[in-house]
Amino acid sequence: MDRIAAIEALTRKALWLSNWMIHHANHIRPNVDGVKVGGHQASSASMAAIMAALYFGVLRPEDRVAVKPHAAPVFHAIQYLFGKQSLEKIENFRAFGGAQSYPSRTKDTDDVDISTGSVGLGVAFTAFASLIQDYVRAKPWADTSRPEGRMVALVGDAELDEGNVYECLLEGWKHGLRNTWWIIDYNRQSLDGVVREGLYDRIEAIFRAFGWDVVTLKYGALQRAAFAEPGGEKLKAWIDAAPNAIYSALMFRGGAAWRERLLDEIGDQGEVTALLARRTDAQLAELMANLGGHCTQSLLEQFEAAGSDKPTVFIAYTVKGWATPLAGHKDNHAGQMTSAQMETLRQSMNVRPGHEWDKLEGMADPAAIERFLASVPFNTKESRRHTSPAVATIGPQFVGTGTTSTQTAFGKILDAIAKTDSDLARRIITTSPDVTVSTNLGTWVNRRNLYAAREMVDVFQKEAIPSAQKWRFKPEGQHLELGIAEMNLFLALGAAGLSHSLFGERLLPIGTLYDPFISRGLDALNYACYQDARFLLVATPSGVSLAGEGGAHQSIASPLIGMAQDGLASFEPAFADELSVIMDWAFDYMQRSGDARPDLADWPRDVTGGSVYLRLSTRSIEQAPRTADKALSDDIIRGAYWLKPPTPECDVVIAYQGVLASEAIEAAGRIGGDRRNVAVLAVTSADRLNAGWHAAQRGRLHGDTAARSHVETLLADIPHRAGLVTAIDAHPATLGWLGSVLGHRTITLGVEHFGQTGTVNDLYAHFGIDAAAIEVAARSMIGSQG
Ligand SMILES: Cc1ncc(C[n+]2csc(CCOP(=O)(O)OP(=O)(O)O)c2C)c(N)n1
Ligand SMILES: [Mg+2]
Repeated sequence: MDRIAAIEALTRKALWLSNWMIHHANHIRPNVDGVKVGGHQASSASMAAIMAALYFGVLRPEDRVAVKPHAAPVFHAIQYLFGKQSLEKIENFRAFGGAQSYPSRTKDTDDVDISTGSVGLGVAFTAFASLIQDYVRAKPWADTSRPEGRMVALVGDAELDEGNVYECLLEGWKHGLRNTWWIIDYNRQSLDGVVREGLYDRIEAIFRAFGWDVVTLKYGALQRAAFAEPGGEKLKAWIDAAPNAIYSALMFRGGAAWRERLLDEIGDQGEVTALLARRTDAQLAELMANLGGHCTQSLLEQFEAAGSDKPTVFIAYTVKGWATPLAGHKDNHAGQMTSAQMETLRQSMNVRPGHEWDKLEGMADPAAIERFLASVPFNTKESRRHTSPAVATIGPQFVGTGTTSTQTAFGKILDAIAKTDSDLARRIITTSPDVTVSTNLGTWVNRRNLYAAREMVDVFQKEAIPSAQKWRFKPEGQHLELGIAEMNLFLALGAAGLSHSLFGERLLPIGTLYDPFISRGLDALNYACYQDARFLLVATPSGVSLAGEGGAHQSIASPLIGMAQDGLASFEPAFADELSVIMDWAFDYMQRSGDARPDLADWPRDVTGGSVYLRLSTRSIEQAPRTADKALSDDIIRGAYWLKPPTPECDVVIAYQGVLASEAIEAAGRIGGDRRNVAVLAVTSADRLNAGWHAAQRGRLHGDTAARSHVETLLADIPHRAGLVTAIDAHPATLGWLGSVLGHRTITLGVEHFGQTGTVNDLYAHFGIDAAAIEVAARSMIGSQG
């Protein structure tokens, strides 16, 4: 059996299995709750031939693929044919523990390289994965004996509506993007309907403008043969001019409708009429559906002809719902075949009832297919997921005494690390969306240089213009300079944070940005966490403490984002020594094994590890005169410690997170005086404190009666009659839950409304988070004892 015939047979099998998987989930598996299961038969059919040509023909084990989210059933079917997906999982497609609706690195077990789901993100991820592959391979410590892979995105045409796709094209161009293939499933349909005419021209122009090769797969081999027949030129001209909607509608209606329409418009009682007459209705429908994206021969030819490392976009013309009765219908996105239609498809595939899942069922030459499958290059027995040993941490780099800010301390800690000749320093990659200097990465960059594939001198330095920044670009440079787009930052962190798994080389990525602009890239941050990428996010400056920078620059919600974001442990230290302890811990936490899949009982994820978010401030405050011993360091990581512990006479506790430490201490001093009735709780991570509390509650509910969280232990020292005042330069809900841990009355201070320009004092007074406001709240607790 030749290769094309084998891949065509496997295309049909993948088409059948994907449709059956969805049908089975929706119509055969018992539906216990009446909620629609779903699945996308038409979107899957659209890509079946493209994916079969790639997986069974073109891809190599070192390639990494982001599959269009709603083509997941085809992906699972292909993996099943390779023997890398179990029957049980696909029988349970979209069910608990079954194959996932959209390919998932963390939830699926069948060799997903890159998760997808939020359209556009998987596409752009491939570009950053390619940059990271180049970054890693340019380093002296990298093992370059492994072959370079291609980063491949299978793209729905409507994904190109997402802005992040263009943001990454720009960034890719700046960094000399290579080894990236985007294969567009150009079915001219999205979810709601048929896309605008002429989009093709725009797409082509855009990609060419960014230096990509553009390969169009418009006509299949059948069509090309027909065009060569007498009258074929006219048929081709008709196809080229046909509006998307007409083509789709005729595709849906079938062979007889095609004949009627074509005879009507180009019938000539001559060559064209004869060309049509030589075909039955079924053959005519097959011919018109034989677009480039469904023609195995054309796909293989074009993929294999693209030999260079230049980024390449393939525009593969397809029909949504190809080879099914859903073909071309404008409402087919969530449409599914009826049981009767599935029955017809089953018969046409030679599948006997009861043998729907059999891999080789209905194949003309099953033994040859089995041999072929065993010989497919991508179907390697070795794991395509790499690992890389953890890099040793070097201990906290204590810096900063007197008065300093956490942001300044961050720069100094990194500089201290940069000066070391350590693996840790070598494996760090920093990146920032155009705020490198203003987030204090400058000295790190001066020491460790910027990354570029080819060396570039710092022109300002060469021209002897004095500047604190020495911007030298080198292959061994360790800072990836990005433009302002925050989406790109999180996609880059996502790719760098999976380098150990994708490329077998550990990176410790650190990304810095302005805290309010986390929201600008939030979905890409969520996406990076969902993929279990490991990185350190340093967001600075934050809150109304930014004062003169004004309203929308003053973040309010970010601590709540940090708490709610799975896979991200967030901290907001007040003092430099806390920060150095947290950073040292973070480098270790980022490398803990994610192999044990996170589950509900596993927060605060100390076994599986995760990424870390630090919310820092530019506001300098007096540092606590102390050395962080082991006990204090442990508490800093657990999320809180007593700055001033409660006595049995304690009336009120002031709990703060972050830069309001100075206000909390001042307020406590004003009330307390010589009385010992005011305690101060320093919260370094409301996130971990809260997560630990939830975990302990869950533990107790499941019979672990001894389970006790750090916050419960801390608050147990407070007399029950005492009240709590919480204070944060952010949304007060961050700490507001503390009162419900053991039932202490609580007043929560914080910022709930957009800020504005002013001095720190103006703004703290305006929002009621200055020492005076904390004092008033605390005194009100002392007076009224509940
Ligand atoms: C960010 C985001 N917005 C919306 C959706 C919902 N959605 C899923 S598929 C889809 C349309 C996709 O069309 P296209 O990419 O052309 O794929 P096709 O189904 O045509 O193959 C939409 C809007 C989503 N998954 N992600
Ligand atoms: Mg589409």
